[in-house]
Amino acid sequence: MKCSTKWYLERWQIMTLIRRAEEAVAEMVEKAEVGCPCHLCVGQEAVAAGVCAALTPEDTVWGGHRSHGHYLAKGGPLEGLFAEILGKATGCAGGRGGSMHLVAKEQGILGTVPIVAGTVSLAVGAALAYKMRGEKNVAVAFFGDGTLEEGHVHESMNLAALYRLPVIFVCENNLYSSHMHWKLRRVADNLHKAGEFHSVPGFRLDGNDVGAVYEATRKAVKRAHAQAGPTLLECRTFRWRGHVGASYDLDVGVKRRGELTGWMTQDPIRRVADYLIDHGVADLAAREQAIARQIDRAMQAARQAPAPSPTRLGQFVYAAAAGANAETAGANQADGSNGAIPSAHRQAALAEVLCAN
Ligand SMILES: Cc1ncc(C[n+]2csc(CCOP(=O)(O)OP(=O)(O)O)c2C)c(N)n1
Ligand SMILES: [Mg+2]
Repeated sequence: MKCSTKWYLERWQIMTLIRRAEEAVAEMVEKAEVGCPCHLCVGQEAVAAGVCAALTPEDTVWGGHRSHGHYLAKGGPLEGLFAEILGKATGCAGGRGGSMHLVAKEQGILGTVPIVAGTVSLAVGAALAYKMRGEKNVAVAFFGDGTLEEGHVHESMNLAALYRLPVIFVCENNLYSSHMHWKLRRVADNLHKAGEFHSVPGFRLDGNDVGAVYEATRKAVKRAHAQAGPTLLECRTFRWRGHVGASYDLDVGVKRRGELTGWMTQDPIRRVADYLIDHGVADLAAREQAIARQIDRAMQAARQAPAPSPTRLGQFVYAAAAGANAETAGANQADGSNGAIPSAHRQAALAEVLCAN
């Protein structure tokens, strides 16, 4: 499918918003205004923008430590992001989480998790819930190349394939896990094949081509809706900034300096801007200024917002004890259970239902 100029303009807007917002965060980090670690996705914007363009607000995305882009591409409010990074009460997680714990429930972000590979089992769990409840939603797990070196990813993929769950695995392969190049971690450059053993089809994409990412995600969503099961997308990309913080990590290996220069010529936003200019869009500079103003306003509001009250520090630490409220504690689950973990017998019956549908 060929996307329209209007579609590309919308993607340019969102990618530019992500880039400029992260540059603003980098400035705050450099000024030591930020107390939490920030992992920036500058250079990788097309993955978040392309994937999220193929999703509905009800679909959930599960992002990890590098998730500002996922949050914004899915529609998370800008001020909530800045305020969260600054630890303010108006932050999207009440200022309790910081950069790596973003929440935008209404937009389908139920909580980003910095445990490497944590997103995979969470997305599979969400997809299992959708299937059990007969809902049409899709769950997307975003993760880095480092995730495919974690064991439980395979358990999760197997379960998702067996029950044909509506989940999409999106690997943002930026070639490095922290400061380690993939060649120091793997024998072969074959991450898109990581699901083959579990019969999960995998595809390698140019992760800096927002149209290609969207198109592949659209097909994966279609497959999920048809109850055909999960898909793995390996999106090849590169983060311009260092693993964490504002620096460019040029002191962690000579290789990276050359790679960075090459990848900067593949800038996903420049590519779309060139396309738009060729197709007669003449007001990108004015649009960019409007985005800069939007960022300034949100940043100012976040800076002026109050810090969370220390008296509420204990809030949310403990859930209500099971049985404390008999009305909400059980007997009202969608599957008719009382909320307890199913017995082996119930699990077997459930497996039969899931495999049959
Ligand atoms: C289970 C676990 N192990 C180690 C870490 C520390 N850690 C944080 S990010 C990271 C590298 C992740 O690399 P990758 O998955 O390629 O994502 P990228 O940072 O490149 O986006 C590591 C090892 C962690 N957060 N969780
Ligand atoms: Mg990586």
